[in-house]
Amino acid sequence: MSSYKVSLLDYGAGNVRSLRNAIRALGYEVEDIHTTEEILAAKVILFPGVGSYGQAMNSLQEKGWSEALKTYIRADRPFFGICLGMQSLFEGSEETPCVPGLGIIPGMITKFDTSSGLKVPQIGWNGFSKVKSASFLSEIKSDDTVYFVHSFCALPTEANLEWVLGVTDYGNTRYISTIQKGNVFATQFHPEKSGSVGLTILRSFLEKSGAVFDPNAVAPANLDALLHFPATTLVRRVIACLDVRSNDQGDLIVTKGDQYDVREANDGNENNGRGNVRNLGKPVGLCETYYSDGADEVVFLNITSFRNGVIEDLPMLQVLEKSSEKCFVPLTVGGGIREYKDPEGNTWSALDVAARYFRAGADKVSIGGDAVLSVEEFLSTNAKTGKSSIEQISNHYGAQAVVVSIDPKRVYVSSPSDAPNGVTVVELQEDDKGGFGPNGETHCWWQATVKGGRETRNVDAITVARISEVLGAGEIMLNCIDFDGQGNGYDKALITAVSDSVTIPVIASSGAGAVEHFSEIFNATNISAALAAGIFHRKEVPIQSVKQHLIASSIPCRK
Ligand code: 1PR
Repeated sequence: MSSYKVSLLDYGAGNVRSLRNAIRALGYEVEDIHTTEEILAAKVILFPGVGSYGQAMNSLQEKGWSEALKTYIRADRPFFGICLGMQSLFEGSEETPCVPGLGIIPGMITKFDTSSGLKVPQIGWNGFSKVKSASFLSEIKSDDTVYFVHSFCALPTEANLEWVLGVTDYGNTRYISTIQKGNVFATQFHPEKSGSVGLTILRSFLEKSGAVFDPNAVAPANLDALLHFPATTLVRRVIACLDVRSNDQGDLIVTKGDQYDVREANDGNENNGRGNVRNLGKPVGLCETYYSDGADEVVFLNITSFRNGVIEDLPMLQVLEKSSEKCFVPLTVGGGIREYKDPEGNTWSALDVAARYFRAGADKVSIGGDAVLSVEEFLSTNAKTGKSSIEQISNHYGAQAVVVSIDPKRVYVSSPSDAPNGVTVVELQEDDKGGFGPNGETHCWWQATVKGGRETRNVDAITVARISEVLGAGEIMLNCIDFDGQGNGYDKALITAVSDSVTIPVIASSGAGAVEHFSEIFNATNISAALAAGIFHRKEVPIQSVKQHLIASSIPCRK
């Protein structure tokens, strides 16, 4: 165990549990800071920040920590800021212009420019180019990638150049992704979610007791000098998805649907004629396997949550708590994120439910059925109420914490005029993997469903995606019931239509059966990630094989 305790400045951000787990996994004890005296007495301070800038800065102010923190940092004491923890060091942010930052570093935090069609927030793995020597980062290689999730960034200026340690490229923007001056260090990315590379950075910082000053460090001479460092790129993500539910014996297992039917073929004996729930493994064990096999994210979907509530679903919460102890990549959880009444009659808001999942170790929550209902409500009034699950959670934790999971079904029509008004109809191509309709229909649209595909709704998937973005969702997980579990590849027509209609990242899901299906969909669309379940659970295709294939296909991905 280490010789000192790490002081954590937790102002009530989102998922700080993972950072605690990472610090403990590295052999250090963590103690939460509660008073200004503890700030001034700390040996090393870690300041993680997730969510909105205004929320973070107001929390520091309300707790009376801002001045003590400025005193500590100005005394060049060991400090590691993460994400908002880095942004807080600047003078302020466009995100909440009226709320000042700590003002340690000159400059304002600004939003990424979306005019060129850039997907914002940036969610995923990108590199960073070191622009000055940093001996404590000597183990980090130029092609290593780390996990970013943010819509705002710090731009280098002549006034803050001496602080710039690393820069990253996203769209046409080269922004500051790492700062360091003396013993003050901060990263825009999340080291606790950046796998082994992130753990190496955390370990290097902690082993030196936060003394990161490098006497050989020479800041770039001017802004032009920053242009001469290697470009970095946001790589495509490969995500493993675990559909989780209880089997008939009450054990929580990972299952897999065949067009959302998770039961084996009827074997005629037990379960009153219905087959067993397909059992493909245990959730925590599979999550750890996929983490070590290189999954860039892991998604848990509680697929029978529409039947019971989350707050009392302790087994599912324990899955997250256990998984986040050893898996240092983003964990998303979906299923049951909605307002509900528990057996005792207590009403829990969608925000309460999400907060319970975040405290258990989730980085993102995925909203399925309730997102469709929220979109329907918006369409009926064309006004945001601020009360939908998407808005509640996004407004509190930030858009990047909210994924909307869409479960569409193909509806074949002979021509666009046969489809309901307002839905997006696509003319199918000969090579379309879904083929033409049962009666040779050459067009289709995608009808949204709820309750895991059991109930269709009068709204199409493209509309659900578009309005979910309006309501504050940060990412779309796009399933397709027709393609689910078929192993013939993704529904390219659907994915193209949705991805071209939103500016937030889209995750393709349903249908992966071979490594080629990943390169096909990445080359054919501008999606940010591709998700698979069955081929990983049945051990047909290892995640590493997918990545080797992507690299061989010149598609950037995390090693
Ligand atoms: O509606 O907010 O409670 O969320 C329920 C969540 O559970 C939704 O995200 C919904 O997609 C999911 N879900 C509900 N029922 C099922 C089912 O299968 N019976 N799973 C289900 C949907 C989508 C992926 C699937 C991909 C990849 N599964 O998890 O694994 O299609 O599969 P493949 O690679 O094997 O083709 P709420």
